[in-house]
Amino acid sequence: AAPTRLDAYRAPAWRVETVELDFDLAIDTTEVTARLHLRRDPAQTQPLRLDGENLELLSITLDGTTLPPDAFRYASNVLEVDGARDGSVLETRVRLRPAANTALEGLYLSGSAEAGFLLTQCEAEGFRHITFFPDRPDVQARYTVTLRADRDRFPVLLAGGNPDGAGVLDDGRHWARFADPHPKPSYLFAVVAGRLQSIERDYVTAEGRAVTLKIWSEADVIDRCDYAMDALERSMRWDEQTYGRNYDLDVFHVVATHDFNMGAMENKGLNIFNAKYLLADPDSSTDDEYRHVESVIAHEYFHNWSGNRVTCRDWFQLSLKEGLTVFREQSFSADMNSTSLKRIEDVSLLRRAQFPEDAGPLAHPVRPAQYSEINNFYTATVYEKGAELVRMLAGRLGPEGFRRGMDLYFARNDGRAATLEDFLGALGEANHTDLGPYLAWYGQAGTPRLHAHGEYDEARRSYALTLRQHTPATSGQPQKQALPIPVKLALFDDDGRMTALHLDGQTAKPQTECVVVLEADEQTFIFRGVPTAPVPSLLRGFSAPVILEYDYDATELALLLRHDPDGFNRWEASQQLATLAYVELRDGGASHALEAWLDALSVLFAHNDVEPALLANLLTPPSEVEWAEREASVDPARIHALRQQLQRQLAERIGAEALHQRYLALAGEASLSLDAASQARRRLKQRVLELLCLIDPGVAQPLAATQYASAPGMTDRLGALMALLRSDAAQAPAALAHYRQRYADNALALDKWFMAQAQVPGETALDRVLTLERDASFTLKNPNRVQSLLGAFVRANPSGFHRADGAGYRFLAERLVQLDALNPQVAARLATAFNGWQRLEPGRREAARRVIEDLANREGLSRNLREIVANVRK
Ligand code: B3K
Ligand code: ZN
Repeated sequence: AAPTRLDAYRAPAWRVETVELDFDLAIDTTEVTARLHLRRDPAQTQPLRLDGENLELLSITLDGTTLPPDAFRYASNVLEVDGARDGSVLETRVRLRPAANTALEGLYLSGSAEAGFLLTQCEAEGFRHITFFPDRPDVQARYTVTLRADRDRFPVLLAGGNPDGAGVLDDGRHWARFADPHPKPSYLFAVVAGRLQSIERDYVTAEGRAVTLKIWSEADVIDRCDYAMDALERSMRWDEQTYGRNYDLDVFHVVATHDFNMGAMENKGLNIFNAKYLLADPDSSTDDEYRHVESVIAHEYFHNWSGNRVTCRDWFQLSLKEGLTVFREQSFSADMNSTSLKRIEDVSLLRRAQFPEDAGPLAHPVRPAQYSEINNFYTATVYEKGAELVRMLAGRLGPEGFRRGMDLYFARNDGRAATLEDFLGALGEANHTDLGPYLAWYGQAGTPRLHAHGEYDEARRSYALTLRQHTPATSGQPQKQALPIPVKLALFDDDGRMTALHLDGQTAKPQTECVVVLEADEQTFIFRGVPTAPVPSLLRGFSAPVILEYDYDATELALLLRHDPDGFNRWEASQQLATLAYVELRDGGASHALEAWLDALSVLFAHNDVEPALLANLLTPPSEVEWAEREASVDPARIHALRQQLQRQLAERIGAEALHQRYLALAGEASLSLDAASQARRRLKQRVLELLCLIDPGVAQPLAATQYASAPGMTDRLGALMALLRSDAAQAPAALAHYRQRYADNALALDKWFMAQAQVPGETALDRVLTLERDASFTLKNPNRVQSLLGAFVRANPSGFHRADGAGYRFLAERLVQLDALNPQVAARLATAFNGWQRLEPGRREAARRVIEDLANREGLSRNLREIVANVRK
């Protein structure tokens, strides 16, 4: 099939005003009747065409009359119907097979046929697996949904919208009806049916609406839903206070499932969550997982306005809801926890996941120009880079201006399917400013390089900062244009003090921090009254998603690392310094940077006045993935070895005794508390333990073993287990066996058991993975299990996956083919691990090339996997 193109967009010829859906639910077969009240665009003449995939059509009537076979055609996933008019009512009845649906798209079974429950996943194009419909986001309809099912097997029946009646039928079945007053696109439709338990909370919105909040799960995990409920309430309050957005139905349901292709789904009034992002309790969840639950709960809730009330005109606009909602969630999480730590986490993720995407054959703009399979475009670029673009706009307008703009955006587009132009237009108009130039960011792939150069003029006491931008060509986009790049900056003197900034041509009262915007290929900004040659702190808070190129020397970075009050840039200085040290080590040259890095960090460590979570981050060099991005010929084993060497030197410099003492001090305060200070201490303790393992395993391994045995919660237990595994401790096998048994019935905890082992670096990792695949609890049918074993191996274990003999690549290709037959979305996502193979050193490159060629030439691959393989091969 030809790809879908942004420039081929046409408004729908047929719309659906209201739809009544009746479900006769059962595990093996379910029947769905849909009555569509149709509206025709008078300007268009096409016959009625509806999407439908794998549907068994049982009957079809138009305006009450059964259609003869020659009055409709169902082929190539389209149902074409003759004789429909404006105002017609089309009724179709279809049969589905939920238990046989392993793709987890449309209506499917979670869990076993005996005990599991039924649920749906529609975004992006799953609704067409449920019934015939114009399955596109710009068709917004009012839904009434009636569910009928056996009362014992399906005691709980849920659909989006407000409850609208329920009752008992005389054949052992019962029914429930839901009416959603808000017109919505089909991708936000959802139903859930089965044996589920719930917890409940009453909530009153700022506008005074009484809402019942309900979280549903299977009985064995219902006691792990309370944290999500708290997080939901916090999210609702925050959106009222920060954006003036209130919830708009009488009920809000959230459902947890262990069988889900992604993190969660914002269905109107009926969010469905991967259990991984909903359940939390101290015994099975780490601190990181608690934070993830909070942020995903917030993300899905915030979609109620940024996504549901205002939705996307077409899937090219996906970042309109996703980038914006990620940004909203990031601000929320920063408010709930720590701004600079959240920023460090988000930027690390951007660099680990989005920069490589933007630099390789899978590069695409935040608003792509074309796709074959839209599910392949729920990417780090659309989400994370998209959020960075919103952040730049918010920074440009300031908090009040941004709020004004968002108010106008929501007011003007409520109930509509909007575009990115609508978004930038509203933000700009509310502030009497033209944000048009920022639109270029949405259409251009690739990460811009921002080159910065400073000249100090001693006689004039002025400092000239020249900024230049360049975006490397990406596939299909050889020419790049200049983008507006906001650079937040400060200037430091030799004593580490910030100087007041008198920017040439600016009248505002001088501050110690300012933002300059590079709007052309190159521009120079002059600062007056600068007493001595300054050290610039550039791109503070990561003010634009670019790669900064500034020729810092080690002394300058060490100064920023010691003195920059911007927590993010302080961390950034340590990252840059570690990177310079890495380059020195790699090239076997001088060791100025290495010395400066070791020196600065050991001093910070000894003084012990840095906030513990920040210190843990400062003590962590950039990931192997990030360093691979800088290499022209990547040898992952060598990068791993160099990174280990660097960390060993850091541990040596701090000293085994100092590490040991700090560990004991931090361990002495162990608690289960989730407050920020306790989480920070646990994080630092883990880093200290890892460093100590590198230089003094004789001391560190027994500490880790004790920590494992006496851990009050999962953060300490998993941390200890990973430390034992990574330092190949004699105590590791016993701990693994204990964990396996202790958590035999806890799927999410067991996932971490697989993940921890899949991530152990080195040439033997693949053998370990092959052994783990034979564990009775491993299955390719469960996406979480696949991610925790295969995903962790191919994405979070570069030295293991990129084994020199290419066995990792052959293994992945084999699994992709098996997975693809079950679940194309999961297979396609895993296949992106091949990204970057063109820059591998020649031996690995050739091995990867052969495997990818073979895969590309295979017949019968899904559209999802085929598109990724074809793109990655370029
Ligand atoms: N909107 C969903 C993602 C749907 C993915 C479809 N393949 C979750 C989210 O971003 O909130
Ligand atoms: Zn989202």
